[in-house]
Amino acid sequence: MRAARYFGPHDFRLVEIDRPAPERGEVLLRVRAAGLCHSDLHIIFDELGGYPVPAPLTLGHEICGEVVELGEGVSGIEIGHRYAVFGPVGCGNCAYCRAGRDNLCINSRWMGIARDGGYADYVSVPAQALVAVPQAVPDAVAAVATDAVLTSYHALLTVGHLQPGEGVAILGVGGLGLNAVQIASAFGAVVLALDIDERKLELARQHGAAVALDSRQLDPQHPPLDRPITLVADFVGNDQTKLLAQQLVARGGRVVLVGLGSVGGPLLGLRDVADEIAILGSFWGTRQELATVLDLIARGIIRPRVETHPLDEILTWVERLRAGEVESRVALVP
Ligand code: FEH
Ligand code: ZN
Ligand code: ZN
Repeated sequence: MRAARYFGPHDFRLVEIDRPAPERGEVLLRVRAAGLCHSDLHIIFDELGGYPVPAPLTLGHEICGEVVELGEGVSGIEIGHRYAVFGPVGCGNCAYCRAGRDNLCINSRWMGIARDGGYADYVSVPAQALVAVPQAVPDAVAAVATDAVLTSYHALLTVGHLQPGEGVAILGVGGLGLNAVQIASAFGAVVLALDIDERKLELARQHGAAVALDSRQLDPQHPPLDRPITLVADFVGNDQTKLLAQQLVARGGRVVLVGLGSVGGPLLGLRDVADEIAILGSFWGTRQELATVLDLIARGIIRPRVETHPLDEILTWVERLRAGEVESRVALVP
């Protein structure tokens, strides 16, 4: 079968490998769509600050597939049905999994990051990673729901404790941030969208942002909203956006860090301490939340934008994403 594999820094290729056989407790999926994430670029171009990624490895951690084979001991999963794959699949036994925080599982082998992922014709997946896809949700949308939507939902609602009526700033309205704009608006927040790409800002306006502005034109002391910005979510995570987030947030507010644009970054000690700014990390989301976002999508409350392209074109789309030429999200279809 075809698989797009990471062989080490700057070495990512589409190759032929054997189709995997599902081990005990796993199922074999025929991949229907797999979303392309900025984190894939960080892996391929060695920008994760030394985070260990095994090689060779099939990348692709946003997966929707159809079950074609069950491994030993698997029950409750239907052959021929479509499932979304919860990427940071938990062990079910550690303290985090037992508390429902399976995104923090200490035994997890993340799909497409620590074990082979979905840029392939087939992928073997632990059965407990599967979440049924509602009929109304197309394959590519289900794929990007597993990260680009799930991560935004978790950051705003679970970590950020978004409240209806509050002012929320979303930094970076690309693949994740545009979903965040929709989620924050749907849950009653008044949204300021910031980016440096006018095409993305226009999409943010169309998807519910009250104000969408080039962040280089912003005076963080006087943000253009009719209320204080009490929650800022940074989906970029470079040094400039981390600084801007801390300058922009109102006294007593929360900054949620999501994007992995730089490994370090500035901390405004006096501001954060004296004004009690909470700086919060947010990672991916939980399996339970994935079921929730698929339901929100099925009901039309979130409408993720995704463009599909053939898996054979993956190297082109990696380069285009890196060049900033992708407006929202790309999913590869085998
Ligand atoms: C992937 C690899 C490493 C860190 C974070 C990620 C995210 O894309 C998961 O959402
Ligand atoms: Zn990702
Ligand atoms: Zn666990």
